Amino acid sequence: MGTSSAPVDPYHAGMGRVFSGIKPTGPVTLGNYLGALRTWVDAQDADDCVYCVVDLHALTVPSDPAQLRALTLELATVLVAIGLDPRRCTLFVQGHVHEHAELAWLMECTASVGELRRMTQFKEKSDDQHFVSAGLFTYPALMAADILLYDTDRVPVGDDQRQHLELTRDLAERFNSRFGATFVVPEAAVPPVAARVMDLQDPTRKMSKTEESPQGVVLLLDEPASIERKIRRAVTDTGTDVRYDPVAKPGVSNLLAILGAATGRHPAAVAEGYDRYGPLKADCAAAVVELLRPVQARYAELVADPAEVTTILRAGADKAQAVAGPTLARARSAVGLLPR
Ligand code: AQP
Repeated sequence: MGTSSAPVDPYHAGMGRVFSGIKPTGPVTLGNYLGALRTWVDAQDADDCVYCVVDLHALTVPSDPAQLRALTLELATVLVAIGLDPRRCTLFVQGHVHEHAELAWLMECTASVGELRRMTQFKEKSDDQHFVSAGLFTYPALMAADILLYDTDRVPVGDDQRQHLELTRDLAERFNSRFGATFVVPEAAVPPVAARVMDLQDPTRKMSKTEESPQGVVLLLDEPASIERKIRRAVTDTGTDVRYDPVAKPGVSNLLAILGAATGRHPAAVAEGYDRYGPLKADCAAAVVELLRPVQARYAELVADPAEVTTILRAGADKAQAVAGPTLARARSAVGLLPR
């Protein structure tokens, strides 16, 4: 359980609540999968899991309406294909549950401009942009609302989201101390390996959905031949020795981390089996292709019948709202908004 004594909803009883979300800003990457999505699947058996396609977050950067709709459905379909099971978790689209946007306002009024300015992801994403939306700046307040609406104990995220999680905790604690116990204070759960998969062409940058690096980013739905080609052409480091040293050898270490994550081993242990780059790349590519094969097969079945996914999303939104509604009501009452 979290550290506050906020009331809990009926779904919550006896299990830890897990919440996480992913933005439909582009096709899902191997980084998203190894760093976050795979842990979402595992958590379903032990915890009460709430997972969300966070479409409102996608609006923080310029987006095309038709493309946003298509990416949202594609992402939801991928989530079902990787093994999220509506009987064992709640899966929905953020924009279908209006409580997210409404609690976000209360969180914006709880956060300070100074702490939002310190968010490194805002700095990275706003650098060199001629239009920077106010939403991009206040995005972490919406993310805090997403998490806090579900009395979340644990948030599985990649390493890049740690700072936003810290802010969520600070906002929950500040709100609770100002207005009385309202929110559960959540913990981040960052996977020990592959917490940050790097771009294959520039291993000093993380692999991202929106990065203009077609050869550096492996997509979950890439053809096997394309995966093999991208990994074979991955930038490696000077010298020929294979060792896990992310600072001195970022390229090789990234491949070792990917192969390790795909085969359930620590990257340093993987390195012991290689003395040249070629065989490492070949094994890494083969392991990724095998890892993604069942996901791609299930995806192909699901796109043939899109009604299955839309039905899952509709039921998921109802289930999510049954939890989010009472939490929002609690928060509204705590800050002193007059009931209608
Ligand atoms: N390279 C990565 N390695 C490990 N984990 C990663 N995640 C993202 N990239 C990597 C994790 O994936 C989850 C969903 O991410 P998101 O879509 O909500 O936002 P993001 O972190 O900003 O992901 P992208 O792919 O980089 O998207 P864009 O390009 O739109 O910004 C998160 O848990 C994240 O940690």
